[in-house]
Amino acid sequence: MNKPILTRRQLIRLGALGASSVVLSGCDAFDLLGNRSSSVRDIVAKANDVTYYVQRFLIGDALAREYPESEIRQPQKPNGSTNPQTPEYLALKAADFSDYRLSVSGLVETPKSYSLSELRNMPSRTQITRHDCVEGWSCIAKWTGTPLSVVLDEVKLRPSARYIVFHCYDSLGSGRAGPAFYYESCDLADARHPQTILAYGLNDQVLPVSNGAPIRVRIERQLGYKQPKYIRAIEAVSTFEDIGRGRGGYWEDRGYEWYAGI
Ligand SMILES: Nc1nc2c(c(=O)[nH]1)N[C@H]1C(S)=C(S)[C@@H](COP(=O)(O)O)O[C@H]1N2
Ligand SMILES: [Mo]
Repeated sequence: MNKPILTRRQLIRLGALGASSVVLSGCDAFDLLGNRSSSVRDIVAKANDVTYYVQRFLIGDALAREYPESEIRQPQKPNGSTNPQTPEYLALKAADFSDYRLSVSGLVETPKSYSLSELRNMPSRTQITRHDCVEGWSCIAKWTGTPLSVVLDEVKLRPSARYIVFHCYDSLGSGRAGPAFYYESCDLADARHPQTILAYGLNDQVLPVSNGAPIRVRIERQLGYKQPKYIRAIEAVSTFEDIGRGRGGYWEDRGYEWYAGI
């Protein structure tokens, strides 16, 4: 059954309405950051929180649109990092990722790590979806992988877990504090969403290096930068304050919205 989905424009309008009622009513339910400072950045952050709540409320657990095979018209365009050069990644790649282990830790009962063949032997899901990059291009591609929910059920999240963080092998440039590694995060609704997968296959082939080998995450209701490639580790956290610059992702740390729902 398809629920009607509002356009992004309608959501932004609703979000703006919501934002003004937050200011008027000081409603705590919408106040994710829980602080009353009135700096512009906080107001922008609150607008993003409201967009988040409005979308969550209206869209719930709706699926992102899936397409027929005939819509796959070109390869998935490699973007951002396409060939990581960190020594750790180069060593794994040289052995065709046979030594790769995905570690899953943080606020979980039983931390685990998975080899590629273990992941490939778990239940899998294949979906043909559209990837939208903020740079203005899209690609329809077929992704195959292990549902993240299956892994989360195995490691058992602690009640204090609120977000899932994906740590990547690649760094884009480097800051004064050393290399800035790519990372991303999502809430538990997106983490447990049926289309959220740890993808190892692309268009019926093994996921190539240019698109994130050996594992990249698909979070299909989010924009391109929320689809992290080259996953090194997964961490369940209650806050991402202490990770990177504290805003939940590499591009979020540089001004993009954390909630990039489409
Ligand atoms: N680790 C990592 N993940 C990443 C990026 C990156 O540079 N490094 N770029 C992001 C952006 S902006 C986009 S559009 C997509 C590109 O994925 P693709 O190369 O498979 O098209 O990956 C996202 N995930
Ligand atoms: Mo992107």
